[in-house]
Amino acid sequence: MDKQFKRTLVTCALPYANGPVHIGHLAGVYVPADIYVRYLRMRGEDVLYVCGSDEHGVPITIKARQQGCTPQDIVDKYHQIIKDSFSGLGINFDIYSRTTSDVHTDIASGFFRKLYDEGKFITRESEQYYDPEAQTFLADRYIVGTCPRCGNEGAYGDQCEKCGSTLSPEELINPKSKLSGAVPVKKKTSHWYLPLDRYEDWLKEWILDGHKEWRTNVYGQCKSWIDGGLQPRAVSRDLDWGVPVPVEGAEGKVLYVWFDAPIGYISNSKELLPQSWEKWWKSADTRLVHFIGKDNIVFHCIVFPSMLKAHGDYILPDNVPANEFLNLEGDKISTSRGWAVWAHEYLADFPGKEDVLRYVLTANAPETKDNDFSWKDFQTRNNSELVAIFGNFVNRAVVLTHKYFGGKVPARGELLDIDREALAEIPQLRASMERNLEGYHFREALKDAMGIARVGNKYISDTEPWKLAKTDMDRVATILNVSLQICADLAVAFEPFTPFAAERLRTMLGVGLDAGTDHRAGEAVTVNTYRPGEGAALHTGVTPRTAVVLRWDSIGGEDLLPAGHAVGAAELLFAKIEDDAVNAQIARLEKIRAEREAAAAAEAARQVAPPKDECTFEDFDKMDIRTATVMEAERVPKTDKLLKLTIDTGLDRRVIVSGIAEFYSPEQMLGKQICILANLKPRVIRGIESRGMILMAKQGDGQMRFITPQEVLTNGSQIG
Ligand code: B3M
Ligand code: ZN
Repeated sequence: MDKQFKRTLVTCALPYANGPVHIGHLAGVYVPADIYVRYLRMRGEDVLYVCGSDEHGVPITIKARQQGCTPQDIVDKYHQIIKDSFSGLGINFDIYSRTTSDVHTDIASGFFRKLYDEGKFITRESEQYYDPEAQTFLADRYIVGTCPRCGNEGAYGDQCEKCGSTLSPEELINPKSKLSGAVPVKKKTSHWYLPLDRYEDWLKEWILDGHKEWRTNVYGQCKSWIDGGLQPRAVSRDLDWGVPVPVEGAEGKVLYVWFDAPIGYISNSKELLPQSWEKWWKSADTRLVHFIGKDNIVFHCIVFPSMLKAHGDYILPDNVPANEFLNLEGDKISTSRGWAVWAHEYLADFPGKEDVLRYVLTANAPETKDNDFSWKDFQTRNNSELVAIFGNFVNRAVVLTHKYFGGKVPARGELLDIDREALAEIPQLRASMERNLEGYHFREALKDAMGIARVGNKYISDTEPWKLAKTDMDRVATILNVSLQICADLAVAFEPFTPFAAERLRTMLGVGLDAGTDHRAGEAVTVNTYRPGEGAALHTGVTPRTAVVLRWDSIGGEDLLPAGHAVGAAELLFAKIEDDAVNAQIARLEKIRAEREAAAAAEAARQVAPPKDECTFEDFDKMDIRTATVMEAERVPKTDKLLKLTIDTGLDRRVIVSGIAEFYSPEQMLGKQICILANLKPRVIRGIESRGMILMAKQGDGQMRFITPQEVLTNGSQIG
């Protein structure tokens, strides 16, 4: 690793505490960060791993209002759900706190106050919408009205959720306050702004010249923001939920959520390490890495660094490995539509399969482009990779060791080429894994780890020790010895990716792991040694009960398991996932999709065509519209849309060819009384002369229905 740094501070985007986290969050931010942290710690690096809930902002107040409770109730509920989801998945931050904590209020106000005192803000007056009845300023989200683009009557002042347009409250037709229903009025208010334009030159130098190594998606977004010219950004809001602006005369104003949230990384560090947090945030030899999703790039690469620069005491991020988005079954994840797989529901539906989700989300990580999660792929990756390769190999090695050698690692004899070749692949895979992990290429790193399992699985299949047992026990001993060494490699290499299985494997092999240090216990930095059979990381620095303690550097080494070392009973590392389990998940999503499609169709059917240009009475009077009855009906051969109808018009019998076969079968038309335009100029359609037109009503969704009189009338009755 880079010698310039003595320690690494890893932050993960603070999830909004207005809903649970889903697989998109996990794949984009939390699983990769967790892999990175586990890896660095195994390499002996000192890492502080910080996260927490983002508990301010307008959406939380809206949710509270909808649910008839307080914003505090909302954040209390989701903070707990989110926190439990992370720990359930083995994502063990040193601290998972919240932006409503006292420490945070202190740090965030202090941060603002310093910039304020040093004249780093500008103030601006602007006109904002105000609710004269509720006597409060209205966030854009609190104004509803008709969308000027699509006519949706429930559009918000910032966005129309129906047509997806970004709006400003000025554009809404008939704007109303969501609070009281009153018509909002404009009122003057003043706010503090961080003049980002003043940081433009510095940002160019720092990012565009200084961080060319950042991921292309991150660098590209930064470049287009900077090239587009930066504007001052308001850092306060008129709202009653948030950190109060610590300035006299600022009553009713709070810090903008995107100003206070990133400061949460600092506050949470201080909350955990009240004595030593500054070492992490104020020393040039700390590497700061922000794990985020692509929608947060501007805040973490431009706004927050400008805030830090303005403040002056803190370090800047060294890297911001932002991911793209993960889709679900081909559609964008949408929390409002319920199109998501929630972490807490997954944990309840798939107990003991935390690693499977971690594995699949890493294998499909949206590192360079948006990617897709599907339940079939989830099942396949489990059954044909985790079970069939990793689990199967380990199982064969351990079962055969018990069968032939009483569970003791047999001593190896002379190695043959096939043994040496298998063993030689491991250090190469380890080197590749290190390059990939340090370069934030987690998908590739996982392929390398799986590569070790593939080497082992192929080796044991090719050497077939079960066939040699009758003839050459020495050879069987060597093969199993080599296989068990590879199992030990896996017990280390998979620790960052599938920590639960890696630990089960170590228990099976009777080995410990030096997993480095963490800071969960606060100041005391303790040895994080694993003891077989005793669950998660220990914090007491106890000596492991086994003589064999593996380290990252063990991977690919010689004799990780000495001859004679006792191996525990074989246990399946992964279980097959049956069709039923994934079909239930697919059915749940299909139901949501069907409901959404039905709602969209119903909505479309309600759409009314725009009015036509004015016509005169004479225009209308030219049309000879009459009642008539369908006497014969048949499909026009080789067409999908056309019916040939023979009509009694009261004047005559005639043929009309009509494009209604999509909506009516010939049988449905037979004997029906309809209305026709009788004097339409005849046309030849598919070789049939059509004389007239059937009057049809067309609905917004394209469905056509013919017009039939309320009661049976004499054919030929003229309509006008
Ligand atoms: N809560 C937005 C998000 O979850 C925001 C991140 C804050 S990170 C300081 O996408
Ligand atoms: Zn719209």
